[in-house]
Amino acid sequence: MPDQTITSVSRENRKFRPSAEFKAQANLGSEALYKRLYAESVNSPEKFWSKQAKEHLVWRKPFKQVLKWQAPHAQWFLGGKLNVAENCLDRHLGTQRENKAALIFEGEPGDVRTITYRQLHGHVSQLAQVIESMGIGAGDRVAIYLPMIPEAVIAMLACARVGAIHTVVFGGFSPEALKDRINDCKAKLVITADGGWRRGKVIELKANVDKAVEGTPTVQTVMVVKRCGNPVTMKAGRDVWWQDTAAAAAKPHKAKAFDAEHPLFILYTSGSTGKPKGVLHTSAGYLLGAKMSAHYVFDLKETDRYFCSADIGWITGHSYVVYGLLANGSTIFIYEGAPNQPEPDRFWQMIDRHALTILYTAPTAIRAFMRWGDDYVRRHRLDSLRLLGSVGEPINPEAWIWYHTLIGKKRCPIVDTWWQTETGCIMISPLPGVTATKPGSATRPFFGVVAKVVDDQCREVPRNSGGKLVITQPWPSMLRTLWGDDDRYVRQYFSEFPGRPEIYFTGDGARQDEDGYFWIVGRIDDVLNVSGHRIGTAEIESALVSHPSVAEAAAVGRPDELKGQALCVFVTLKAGYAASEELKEQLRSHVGKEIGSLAKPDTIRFAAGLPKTRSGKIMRRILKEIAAGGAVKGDISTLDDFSVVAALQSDE
Ligand code: 7RM
Repeated sequence: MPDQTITSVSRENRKFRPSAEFKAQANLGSEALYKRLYAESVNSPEKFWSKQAKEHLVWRKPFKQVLKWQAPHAQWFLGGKLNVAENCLDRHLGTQRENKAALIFEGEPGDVRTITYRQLHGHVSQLAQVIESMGIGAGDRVAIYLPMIPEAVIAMLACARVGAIHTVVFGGFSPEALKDRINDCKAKLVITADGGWRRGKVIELKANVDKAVEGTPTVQTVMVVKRCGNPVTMKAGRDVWWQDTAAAAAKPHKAKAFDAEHPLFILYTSGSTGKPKGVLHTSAGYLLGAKMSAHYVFDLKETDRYFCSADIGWITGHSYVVYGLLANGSTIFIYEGAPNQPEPDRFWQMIDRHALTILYTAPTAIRAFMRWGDDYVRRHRLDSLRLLGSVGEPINPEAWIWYHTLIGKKRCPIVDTWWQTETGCIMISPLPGVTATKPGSATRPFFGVVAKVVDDQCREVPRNSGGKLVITQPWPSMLRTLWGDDDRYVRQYFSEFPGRPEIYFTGDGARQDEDGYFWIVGRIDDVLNVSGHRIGTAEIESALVSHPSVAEAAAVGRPDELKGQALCVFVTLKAGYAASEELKEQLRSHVGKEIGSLAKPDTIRFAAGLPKTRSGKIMRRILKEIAAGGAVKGDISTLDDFSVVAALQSDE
């Protein structure tokens, strides 16, 4: 039997405890209380979730049964009825939150809008009426293809309000990708804008929609927000201006109640092969997970002004821009454009300008800020910040320490949050008032989450050895199925271990350390076989990035006649460093020193950029093909910038 566990090579021993000040004000500041609540949440999940659901959500009709688990299909809060938009808006009216800012928006050109809870409720109610008058109702699909502007939030909530299922498609996706997603879910309505601002230019969203809907027989209406004023063609009988229709609607709108399991949204996520998967989330369980996790993980306070830099086209935008935050009555800040427009200090400028208190961003962004240089950060005070978050990839310790020192001024706890589109909400993360953090580790599971690292037989591996990360009990915000393809849902997530249909396989490799902390070592599909050792990509990449010259790195395997697999790494350099044979040698010995000579790369290729998804994840599948000298095949609809791939292929 070959050893199918993963050799974990990283060692990071620094530990950062929450400060006494932070602890004293935290929503949860006691380790004993955390332990008690966690134990209750996993030992008596139904009792725990029943209590949480009653406390956190506003129900029109109480639920009768907490969980129905016919593995791998779960239903939560059966018999209950609620309205998700009401839970995000109406509940705050008539309270001290009514005139509080729900949303502060800054456009890339610098325009600012503040919208209170009362106003947001008004906008959402209006749009709800408008789309109802277009014949959109419970269960209909609506595609949203918008920039990060307030209308994106309004559109999502208006769909939720009328029971329509939204599918948000990243504004950066091509007409082809948009068309496929619309056709897969048979959307009747598309909500878009004339354009959006990105790096000083207009992204022509409406023109993209025009191309996409040539091939989408189900689309009856295209609603267009006027954002940039760029010329667009409006097709009579199909296209309407958002601004015209909104003005025509009358105000009060009575929201209907929907079943707890009523579908809320479909979000497409790219599989490593084949067509994108339409992850389906439903209402009550999803909202409860998003709301509760936001409250505890971000330690939300009434006075917070929260900035998550994720686009709403990503699950992070759904759970931790819109639903989780508004359900908590928080003030969200959204920004339309690029982080380096007009200068690489745009985020820091906005944090000072709007006195933002929480920043939630991705390691890829943090590494870009590091590459741009500390001077851009040092110009700003950043003294309003009190908590930092990271999501999307393992954060390498160098980036963590930089984030902690330069942005958090050693004062702000960092929550490194592990989760997935499929999990709906944060699954593994520090609780900032109790958990001592270790740079690079997402630490411990959230309430109700039973996470394990196992071998191919689903047996837990010993501490500090790597294996597959699985979740062994259902949780309220889990995906319910893949839209239109339940077989694929079962195959993809619940078929890793024969005879164990209740085990959710995350697709990630991980290790638990001596304290039980989780360290994600990368996607299992990307695991490298280096001289017979299976090593996660994250560990080799992290070793490379700890060299002063390296901004970013990606490690992939390349078929090799002698070794079976040779290790090929792609490296982008920080400003001020030039590619050279000598530097390659230095990097090789650096990895040798950090990990051991077994992990010394066989090939090092310098690159101006790495292929990434729009949410900043490195697409190693593409790099693997390039390393093997072949053509780039398969789905590249989620690729952010094709020129990066063209450049890599041309400098072989
Ligand atoms: C939220 C999100 C999911 C995949 C997941 C991991 C990776 C996400 C972390 C992370 C290490 C983290 N949804 N991932 N967060 N790896 N540490 N804190 O990213 O569906 O787009 O991606 O992202 O591989 O499986 S996602």
